[in-house]
Amino acid sequence: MPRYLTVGAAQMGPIQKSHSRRDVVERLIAHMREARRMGCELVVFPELTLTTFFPRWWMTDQAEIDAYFEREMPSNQTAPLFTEAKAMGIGFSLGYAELIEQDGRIRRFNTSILVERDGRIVGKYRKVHLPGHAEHEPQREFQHLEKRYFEVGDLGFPVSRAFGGIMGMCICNDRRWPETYRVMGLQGVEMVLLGYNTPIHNPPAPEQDEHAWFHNQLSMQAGAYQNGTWVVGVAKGGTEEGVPSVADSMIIAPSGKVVARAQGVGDELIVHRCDLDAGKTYKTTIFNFAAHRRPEAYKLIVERAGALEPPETVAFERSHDILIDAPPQAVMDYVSNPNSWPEWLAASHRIDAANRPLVTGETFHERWRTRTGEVQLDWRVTHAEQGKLWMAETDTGFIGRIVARYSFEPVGKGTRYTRTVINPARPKAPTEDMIRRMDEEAAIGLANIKANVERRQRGE
Ligand code: CDT
Repeated sequence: MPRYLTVGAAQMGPIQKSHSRRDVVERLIAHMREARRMGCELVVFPELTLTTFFPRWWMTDQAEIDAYFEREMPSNQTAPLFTEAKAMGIGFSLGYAELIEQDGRIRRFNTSILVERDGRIVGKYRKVHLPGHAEHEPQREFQHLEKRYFEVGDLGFPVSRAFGGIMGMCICNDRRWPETYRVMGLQGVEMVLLGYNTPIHNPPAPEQDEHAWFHNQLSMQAGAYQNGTWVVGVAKGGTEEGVPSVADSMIIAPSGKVVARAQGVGDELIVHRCDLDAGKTYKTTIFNFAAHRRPEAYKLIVERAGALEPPETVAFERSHDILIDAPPQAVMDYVSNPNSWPEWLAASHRIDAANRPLVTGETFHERWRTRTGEVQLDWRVTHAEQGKLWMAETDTGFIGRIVARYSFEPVGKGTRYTRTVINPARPKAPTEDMIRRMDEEAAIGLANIKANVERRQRGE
């Protein structure tokens, strides 16, 4: 049995500074009446519905700023909307600038509420991703001072059981952030209600302007599909106080498909009969979170806000070889037993390993002397091809990974033994002096290997 909810996205045209709340509420009520004719049970209004989008202006007079805020909801001016809606049995969500007094301090938020068909406020959301800036930037054609006028929302992304389903809200810039939808998705959200005021022109990045509509749609469709939820995106569009804004209100199904879309940029109601069960197929298969999500791999998402690029690294590799008068397998048997290492390499002075040639998958430990002290290296053998090639690797905190590659090539009755040391990601290239020391150390080491293996061959 489908669970239908008929929803109206009540797009608003511009609200100029000269428009009073009474003017606006009249327009909202007109939307409600149209919504009743269309059979809506829920009507979604935009962000900061009751006034012009005031963060476009730098203001210093607190009384002037606070005139855009609501100290109570409903207030005398908004009560007629609540009354009409209740009388019609239609619920709504409404965005507005909220001013509260809490613990003796005034707090201001960019807020949305969800009002049930019986007039009860059943949900509240305070905008988390405040865009724009906090300081005066007079060089801009218009400002975007949400960071000045609002605090970051303190309610997270709650959902409410209402309208026979699980409802969530977010506001404007929130829709661009996948975390917004996912946090609600993790609470089983079935419909996300969101309003926006999106200037087409973004003064710091005008090259993005032509994509304004695409980015609006892209963000909401992705959020819907990836969380198996309806998304109802509602604009305050048109040219407000000289600033043209994206309209393009739309209702998006859990498939990610747009099922209803505004045609113009003014007051316009778009309606869709939404089956709240339509998200189930996604939530139980491809986006069955319990089955497929891997939170242990997502730690950075909650630990880090800004991106931190990995440090630049350089790859380094140095090979040395020597002819040894012994067959390849004999040379391999000697060097692939790490207990031989301290016999030929001075820096390697204590080995914890089985006393025999090691094969792929085996591990061992080495105490290694560096110029600045002693370190422990935890090695694992990654390749052991008898008589041909042996490789092991270890991670270090100072030069990244070290790969030791030993190859054995028959030359007459003897062997060309090549020892290659690879650092795939060093923080810095070694200096010429360091390379000279490596070469000297390798020359001594390889001469020791030759002497020791040839002595073993002679049975000494
Ligand atoms: N109101 C709001 O959040 N608007 C932003 C504009 C971003 S440009 C500073 C938006 O995401 O549409």
